[in-house]
Amino acid sequence: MYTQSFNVPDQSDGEPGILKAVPGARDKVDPALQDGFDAVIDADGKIEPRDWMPDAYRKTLVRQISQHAHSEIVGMLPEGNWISRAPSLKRKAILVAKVQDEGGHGLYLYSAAETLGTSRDQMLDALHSGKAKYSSIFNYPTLTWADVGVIGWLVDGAAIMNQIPLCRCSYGPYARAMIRVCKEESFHQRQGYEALLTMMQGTAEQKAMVQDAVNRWWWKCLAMFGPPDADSPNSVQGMRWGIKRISNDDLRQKFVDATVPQAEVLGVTLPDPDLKWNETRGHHDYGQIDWDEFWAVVNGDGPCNKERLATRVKAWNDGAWVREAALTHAARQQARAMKEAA
Ligand code: BYC
Repeated sequence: MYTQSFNVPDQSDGEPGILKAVPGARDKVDPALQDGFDAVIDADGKIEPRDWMPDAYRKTLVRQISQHAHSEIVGMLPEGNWISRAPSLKRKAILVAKVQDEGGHGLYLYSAAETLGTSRDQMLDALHSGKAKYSSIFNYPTLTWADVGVIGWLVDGAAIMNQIPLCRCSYGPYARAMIRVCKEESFHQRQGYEALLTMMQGTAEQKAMVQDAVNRWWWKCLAMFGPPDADSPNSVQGMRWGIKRISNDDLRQKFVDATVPQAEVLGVTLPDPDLKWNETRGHHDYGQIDWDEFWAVVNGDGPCNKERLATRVKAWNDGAWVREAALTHAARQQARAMKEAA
């Protein structure tokens, strides 16, 4: 299983296809500021909100952190669908806690992005108008209760694999937010796996339901790590800046290698005839991911993109009165405090 102690090297050593750090472009700014920034990055230090940073570094972080925040709050929806249909009180309580955690992760991440000078309203506007990206994985439907377990096991498992290296991201507020997020994701992954283990000890129908869910989610989870390194426009610079520590393909490989033995214990088959151990590479080989499908989903044409956005926009509109009431209350309190102080 994945924990905070999961040990990941910064880069694979000498393996083909590994992304190498490259010198960053110098902005047209005071060279001393750029040199100071480069020195912190080269020493593997942390950049904090009040430190000078190149515009491109700031923009990259706003892009990634806001996409990540959007993924957390849109990620509440597929599982939220099952809260009222959970098979027992225990499973319902666990699912409510998990979905609530995802909402919390969104809040820490929006707060981290706000330290870079963007506002929450701007970020949510970009999400609601369809301009902002969020993880492809949340545009697929959750058809049965087994999907909830598989999301915990595979989707949260993939999320942790991607997020543990982000705990060492060069931007302090993002790195610190990720430490707590990863602790909670670890619980999410375990609860999913445990729910599936229970179902796999049940009836033939329950076992078939788990296998069906695994068949539907496996390839989507592999695509979650992002395009292959050769087609990943942001990776090289992201790694140079210490935002990204491990490449998309290397994380995907780690996920496959970690998941195969878990599938064996569970008693399910991963739906890939090409999946096999490669003694020479010391890793599992796996089949071709459907990148056309991935890009269609990322660009808005997945099975649930429209439904997910419509749900978010409705929630935002339905909550308008709460925001207005909170603002009015705060203004009144402030006016009262000023009157008392006068
Ligand atoms: N879906 O150059 P690349 C969770 C985009 S939350 C959609 O490799 P980068 C969870 C990418 O944004 C999971 N788009 O980009 C929550 C870029 O487009 P732009 C979210 C994707 O940034 C609740 C373009 O493709 N995790 O797990 O170097 C319940 C080219 O990609 C995807 C995070 O957000 C995708 N799957 O690397 C349960 C982690 N993949 O922006 C679970 C933080 C790529 O240039 N983010 N794209 O227009 C990251 O680590 C990185 O941003 C990524 C992409 C690895 C995702």
